[in-house]
Amino acid sequence: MIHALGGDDIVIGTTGDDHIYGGAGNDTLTGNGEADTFHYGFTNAGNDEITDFATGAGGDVMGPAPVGGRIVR
Ligand SMILES: [Ca+2]
Ligand SMILES: [Ca+2]
Repeated sequence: MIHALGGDDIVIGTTGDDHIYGGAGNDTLTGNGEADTFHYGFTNAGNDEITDFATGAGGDVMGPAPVGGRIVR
């Protein structure tokens, strides 16, 4: 699990399955392969960008929808 906490962060996951929490701030998140889960089940998620979100079977998973923020892909 990777939690970037507050502030504007650049997060790069491992080559395995990661659970990534951007935390508050405007984060740039990269899953870096495999089936990663991006979690947004909290308020004040900011405006995050996920650089390599993969849809479909074996792809990445979006956790609970952002509250008060938005996702840019
Ligand atoms: Ca953050
Ligand atoms: Ca990964």
